Parts: sequence; C-alpha cells; structure tokens
Amino acid sequence: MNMKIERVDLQRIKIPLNSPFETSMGVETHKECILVRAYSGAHVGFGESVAMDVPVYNEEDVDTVWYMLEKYLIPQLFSREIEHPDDVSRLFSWMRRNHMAKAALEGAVWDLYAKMNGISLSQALGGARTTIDVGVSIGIEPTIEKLLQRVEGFIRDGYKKIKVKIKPGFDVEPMRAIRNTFGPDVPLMADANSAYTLADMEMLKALDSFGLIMIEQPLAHDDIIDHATLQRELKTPICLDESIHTVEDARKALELGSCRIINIKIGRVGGLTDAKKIHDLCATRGVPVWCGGMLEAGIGRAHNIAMASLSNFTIAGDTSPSHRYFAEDIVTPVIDFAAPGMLAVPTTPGIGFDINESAIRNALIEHKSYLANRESTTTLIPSW
Ligand code: OSB
Ligand code: MG
Repeated sequence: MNMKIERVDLQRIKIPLNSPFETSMGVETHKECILVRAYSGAHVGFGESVAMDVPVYNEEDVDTVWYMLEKYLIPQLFSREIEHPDDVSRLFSWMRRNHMAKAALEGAVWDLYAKMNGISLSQALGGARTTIDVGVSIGIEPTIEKLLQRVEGFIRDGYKKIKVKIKPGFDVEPMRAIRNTFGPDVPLMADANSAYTLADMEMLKALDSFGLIMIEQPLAHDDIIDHATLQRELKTPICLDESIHTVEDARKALELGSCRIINIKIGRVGGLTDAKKIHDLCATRGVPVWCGGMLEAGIGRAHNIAMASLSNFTIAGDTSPSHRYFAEDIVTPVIDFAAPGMLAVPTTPGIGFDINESAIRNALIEHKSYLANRESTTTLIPSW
C-alpha cells in the first residue's frame, strides 16, 4: 500500500524535568523538542526529534531540526509516494548529517506505515521481544552521598542496569563508593560523554577494577582511533555512543577494535531504518547493542521501546518509565514498568500509545502545519 503524505505538523514543546540532569556536557532542567505528525488519508503517524536545545551532544539543536524539516525534508517527503519507510532514508540520503531532523520525520512515517497496515511498530521493524529490560542513566550528582541515595532508590525499583555519568574529578571515587556500598553484583556502567583523552589512561585503567559492564564513550565524540588504543589497554568493554552516526561508522569501529558494544540511538543515526541496519551488522558480528536515550518525551520513548524489541538488543537500555523524567508525559497511558525493570512492548497498531493532547497544549511553544498540495509548502496554516 503506497503512502502519500498529505500534511505534516510540527509542534515545539517544552516540559520541565523532575530533576536537573547533569553530564560532562552541561546541565538540563527542561526537555525541549519538536513533535512531528505525518498525515495520510485517515491515518496519522507520530515522530519526535531528540536534538537538544544546545548543540553539545551533536551538531544539531531544536532550531536546526525545525529549519531542516521545513526547508528540505518535508517538501521532499511531499514530492513522491512512499512504498515503505525504508524509502525515506534513501530519499534524504543526499543531505549530509542532520540525522536527528531526518529521524524525527522518518519516525512519523514508520508509525504511519505500521498504523496503515494494522501492525505494531515493533512488528513492522521485525521485533522479537514482548518485553524489554531497562536501566537508568543517572546524571552527575552534587555529592557522592546524593548519588548513593539515588542509586539505592533505582536498585530498589528494580532497574536492570545502573549507568552513572562521570567527568574529570567525579569518576573513580563515585564508582568505588557504589561498589563498596551495593556490592559487586549491581549491573553498573559509566558514561563519560567524551570527557577524557588518552592522557587520562591511568584513571581509565583504574575503572577496570570495578567490574563495570562497559565504559561508554570515554574519548572524543569524533574518535575511533584512540578508542581502539584504549580498548587494547582495558579489560572493561568500551561502548561507543557519540562516535557512531552510520552503519559504516559501526563497521569501521568494529574492524578497528574501538569498542565491543554499541549504543544505538535512533536520532543519532538518522532514523529507524539505519538503526536497524546497525543492529543487524552487530548481530552478524556477535556484538551486543542496547538502546540509548536522549531524555525523550513519550513519542520518542515509544519508538525506543519498539526498536529495543529487536533480537540483538541484549543489554538493558536507557528507556526508563515516564515518571523518571516528567510529572506529566505526552502519551497515554504513561510509560511504566510492566514488572520491575521491564517495559511491555505494545501490540496495538503503530507506536501503541495515544497522544495526551492536553499535556501537549500545556507544553506548546510553537506549531505549524504544512500541506502537500500548496504551491509553497512553507505556508503557515494555523491548525487550531
Ligand atoms: O550520552 O547517553 C547519553 C542524555 C542526553 C544526551 C546524551 C546522553 C543522555 C543520557 C540519558 O544518558 C539517557 C536517558 O534518556 O535517560
Ligand atoms: Mg552516552
């Protein structure tokens, strides 16, 4: 069944986080993002951009995503019919980077496709799991005591993986404190968000003694060479996040030995089609993957759940329940544990969650609709 996208809506929303989230890149107090609705006939598909409000994680921000969608990606999507969501990635492939902008619109098309075919997004992707294991990503806390309190709560809640953000000056001591307090069996890892260089080799080697499941992105965001040098020196597996934008990046990193695990984020790699390709490559090479997070609101979170249902997502991801982040999420029902540390993979058509329109209205900053049959697709058409 061909899809002709007739209309796309963009909504910019801002919602407060329950608690500030600090990483080596900075502190976030709010979630600001763009929601995408793609319409065809009686159906609508939902997408969400994961770009941050400042370009500290990758080169994109909320405004660049809006700009690329409006100027290039939406007009291009209107220009032809789509047979399958995989076509979208091909259609956008002429444009360099801007993966989060592409993924937001591509995600809406995947949801639309699944709904038009009456299947869940997980089914459309070839998902194999009915539940997924999830962990929690804990930001840098003001003191080690506060960090230990948070870890205790998350262990009690049943999270299957505890990931702790580290930065120079907050690395060996917090990890040691967690091991000393909670013992060797807690599934523990650290994420440095590129805060170190090979000059920090001694500190990074010191982390080896804590039996971490992995160390995520210790070195530069654009590096795979030094990571290979580091991996040769470490017992702990390195997991790459920021360095992997494409299936080719993944192939090269694996060939160089830069990592033994890959964190897949749909936005970072330009959409679900490319995320699945990286998943498949890693499966072929016997390399486990897991689903990273970007503090997504409910739509992005639902896409993550569907992706994490693929068979080689064998390590618990960062897709925590809604209440970990927000007082009110934008989907209904809110995303919550089916059992401690586990989320159910929806079986109803598409992303499997309804939209909480009143939550979106409360959070709305800007909205714009684009119609395919207008001469200029950038005409502002207030839709409500
Ligand atoms: O490095 O994984 C990361 C959030 C924003 C930007 C980068 C990262 C993160 C997280 C949060 O770790 C994961 C989550 O969504 O809970
Ligand atoms: Mg990371």
